[in-house]
Amino acid sequence: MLDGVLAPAPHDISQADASPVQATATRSTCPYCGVGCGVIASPGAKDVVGDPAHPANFARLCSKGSALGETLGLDGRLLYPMRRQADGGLAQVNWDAALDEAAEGFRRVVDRHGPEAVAVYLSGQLLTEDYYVANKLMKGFIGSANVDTNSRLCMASTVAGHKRAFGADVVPGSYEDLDEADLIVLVGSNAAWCHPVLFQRIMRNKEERGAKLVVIDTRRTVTAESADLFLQIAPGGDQALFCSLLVYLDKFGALDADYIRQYTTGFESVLTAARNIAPSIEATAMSTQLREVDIAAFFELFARTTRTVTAFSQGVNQSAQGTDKVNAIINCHLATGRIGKPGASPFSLTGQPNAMGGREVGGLANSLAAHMGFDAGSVDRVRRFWNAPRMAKREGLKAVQMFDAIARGEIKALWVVGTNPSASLPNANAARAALAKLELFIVSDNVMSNDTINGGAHLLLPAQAWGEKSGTVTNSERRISRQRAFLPAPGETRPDWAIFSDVARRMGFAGFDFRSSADVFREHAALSAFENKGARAFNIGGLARLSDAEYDAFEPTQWPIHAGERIGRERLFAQGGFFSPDRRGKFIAPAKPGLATKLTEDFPLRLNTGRIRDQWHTMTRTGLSPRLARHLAEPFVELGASDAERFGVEHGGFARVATPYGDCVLRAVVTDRQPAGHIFAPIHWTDETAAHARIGALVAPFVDPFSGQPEAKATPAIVTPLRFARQGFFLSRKPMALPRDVWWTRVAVADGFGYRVASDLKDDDWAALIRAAAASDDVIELIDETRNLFSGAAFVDERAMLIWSLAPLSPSWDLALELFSLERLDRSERLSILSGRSGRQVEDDGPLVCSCFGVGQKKIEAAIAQGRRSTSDIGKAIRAGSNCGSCRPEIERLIKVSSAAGSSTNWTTTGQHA
Ligand SMILES: Nc1nc2c(c(=O)[nH]1)N[C@H]1C(S)=C(S)[C@@H](COP(=O)(O)OP(=O)(O)OC[C@H]3O[C@@H](n4cnc5c(=O)[nH]c(N)nc54)[C@H](O)[C@@H]3O)O[C@H]1N2
Ligand SMILES: Nc1nc2c(c(=O)[nH]1)N[C@H]1C(S)=C(S)[C@@H](COP(=O)(O)OP(=O)(O)OC[C@H]3O[C@@H](n4cnc5c(=O)[nH]c(N)nc54)[C@H](O)[C@@H]3O)O[C@H]1N2
Ligand code: SF4
Ligand SMILES: [Mo]
Repeated sequence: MLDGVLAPAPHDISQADASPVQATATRSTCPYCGVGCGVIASPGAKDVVGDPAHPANFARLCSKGSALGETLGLDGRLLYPMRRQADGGLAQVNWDAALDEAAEGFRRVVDRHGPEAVAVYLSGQLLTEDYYVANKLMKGFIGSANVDTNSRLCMASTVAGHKRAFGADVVPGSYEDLDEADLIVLVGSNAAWCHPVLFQRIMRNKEERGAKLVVIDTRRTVTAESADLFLQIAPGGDQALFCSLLVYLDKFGALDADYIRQYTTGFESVLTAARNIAPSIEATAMSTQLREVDIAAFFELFARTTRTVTAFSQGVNQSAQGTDKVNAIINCHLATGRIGKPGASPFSLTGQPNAMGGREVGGLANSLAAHMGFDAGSVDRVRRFWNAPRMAKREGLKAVQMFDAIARGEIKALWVVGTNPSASLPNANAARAALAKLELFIVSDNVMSNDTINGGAHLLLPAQAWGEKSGTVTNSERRISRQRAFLPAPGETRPDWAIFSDVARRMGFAGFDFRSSADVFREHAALSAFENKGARAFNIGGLARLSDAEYDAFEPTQWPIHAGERIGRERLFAQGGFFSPDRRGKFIAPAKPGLATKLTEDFPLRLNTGRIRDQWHTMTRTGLSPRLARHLAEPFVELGASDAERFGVEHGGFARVATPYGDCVLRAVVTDRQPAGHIFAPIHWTDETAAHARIGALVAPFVDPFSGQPEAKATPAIVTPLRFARQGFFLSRKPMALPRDVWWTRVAVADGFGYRVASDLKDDDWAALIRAAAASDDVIELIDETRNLFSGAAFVDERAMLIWSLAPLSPSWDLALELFSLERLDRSERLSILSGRSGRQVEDDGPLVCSCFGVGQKKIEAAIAQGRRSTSDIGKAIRAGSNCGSCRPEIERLIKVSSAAGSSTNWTTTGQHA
């Protein structure tokens, strides 16, 4: 394996990657978040359910996991290699030609400009095996460490914080700790929406064991609604809060002096630094904008609760001081010895399904491989293991720097795999413009069209998608699980690791003769143990000799798994054993807290960006599910009532959100969740799914000095109101090309395409647009000039092919959706399209809350009014919340609001007015 064979003939494409199609149910792992839930897919994937035996979820799935079956269609899939033509169009090419072009292109750029002129940009959604081969090719054979990943935007601050404190990138705890803790502190984490199955574990602990939940967030999320104590902190205030906590723990004798003495270094000087940052609770209240009583309540609870887990996510990582925030949290756990013990640990919640696997492989530009860095010893060790001709000897460029180097023309060839940087990088317009300068721009993806591909990719390589590909992923608790194929690979799609291997071989490199993902995994496992001798935390030497059959049957297992072992360890560091040279954990003094940007008169608001419950990132998969689309269908900006008034923005209207980098037009949602001066917008919509909602274009590109992670949650911004003469919708059997002066967003609907629109188009222009889209003579139409309404439908053989409705205020499309789903419409149904009323009972159920059973807010409110006061009672009565449970926090909120007899602000973004 290590010696490598001679490169095969240039036109040999490895055949070893045909995915097995299962006739029986297949156990696999969910492709979405870092919880890493086990799933079971029935033959043909008609059904995807939770795996009762998987220790991450014990059968539970959230709304996204439950809808997996709906997202497996081949619409929009990239099935063949494609090449950009002179006229800008794409044409199919065969694999031989595509691989030759990639290999020769990379070779040409390296020969002319050196290895630093090429780069690969990877993703936490790739499998460990994909990552391994890409990393080996770049860092051992091409000789450049310009390999980075979207994890830079996601977990990089945690990686850097772990390395500083523990000497290695290790999550010390296990999910069981969330069941066993007496206090769970969530910092910058909207777990109810982003790690729903873990959140349910936390809620069960709360119900059954009385654990307390503290949530620290800048916005009152659904997660915050469930907390015993919610600290609505000012952005960037986290370090001050945790420094202040350290000072408090010292002052009130809550430290574990033995642990500090035996296993750590640096406590005294860090305590001094913490006192400078947070001399008193009053000072902390100033710098965090929190009330002193709330701070004191949190500190008191923390001080007296030994079993405390502090779990953190993007509110911590995505900050220009993210690494310091991570260390400020870890300091408090080291100082109390609450680390790697049952129910007691700091706990980073990973974002993507395999962000951890990428970290283990070394897929970040500042690590070499298998938890080794660029010290001479490591470079030599990895060189010998790989038998590598040209080792990278220093760190490569991190994501944001990488795109800057592309813009400057220094990087000339780029290969993007499994990520959509034109949408997800900060200052995304600049990133997209940079791509246009590349001499060679390759994209490996599952889809034919996304904002990155449409930025001018020269060569598209079709990768196998979830359900087709096969390999391993690691979740937030260091648990390695198998993703297994249960669908045939469609078209000519291939695994990413096989594509990288073929390009490597065509570049003339030996050591890429992998026959299967198991082959790659064994080599990766062997490298982790190679001359390790306990020096490196990541050691899965026990898996280096798995047979193919054992790899196929591999059960979810936590690392480390040393040679001779098959079962790993659940927790680390309870008795020291850190991976720094002196084997001690390190206290790290954070810098004085501050944000990278200042507010100005022109940009007086802070723009926070993040996720919603039922969409995943740039929506390439969840965006295909009509069920998931019903939760929050449109891109929106959320703001508090005082800011809405100050800037003249109305709930349900539109707002232009602008920053120094770009602007978007979004539906305005006014709620009590946003404090004055702070607005929020989700990251999911792109140029594929909306006219003007690619939020990455608005985000400032300033990064953390240690991790290189951008501050994605606090860009200075301004909102201005926008009004359109008409808004409404189209339901069409075919995709529609809407003119530039129409604001639109595409919504997944069954058997067609839904568009929500708004515009000042003149009547004649609307009419022309409708005529073109209708493509039928069988049309019914209503034009009500007094009320300024416009509605109608076009039919072929009594089936509605196009339904539209336009009005000054956005009309509801519930009835139209129902009629659109019918094979034929009778006369009264036709007329009901125009009247908006029908004999059919279409209930106006309000905004959707429960995706699994399609239950809306009004029905839940009615059940509450009938005396059902718990989520389980409501589940029994109307099923809402009784399947995946992702909506339970929202149901609880409705119960709470109605008990308080207040009115609820709902999450609706539809802007549909009754
Ligand atoms: N539904 C859904 N789930 C997902 C994903 C998805 O796309 N959709 N993506 C997955 C991925 S890759 C990731 S990385 C995770 C992310 O999971 P989370 O980190 O939970 O999600 P975010 O919405 O990005 O941000 C978390 C919270 O940080 C808060 N915040 C912002 N600034 C600050 C601050 O200065 N201090 C504090 N304390 N809080 C702050 C925000 O208000 C927000 O509520 O979710 C994963 N799960
Ligand atoms: N403003 C702002 N920006 C952010 C964030 C934020 O909170 N705010 N969050 C950041 C975070 S945490 C993350 S993780 C990123 C996510 O951002 P991205 O990684 O850009 O988003 P995705 O939509 O997940 O892109 C995945 C792409 O890979 C393709 N794909 C999926 N599986 C495979 C596969 O197996 N092989 C190949 N070759 N392709 C595949 C999909 O079709 C899709 O085009 O966004 C970051 N950007
Ligand atoms: S919590 Fe949901 S998205 Fe995350 S892995 Fe589990 S089912 Fe998938
Ligand atoms: Mo992420």
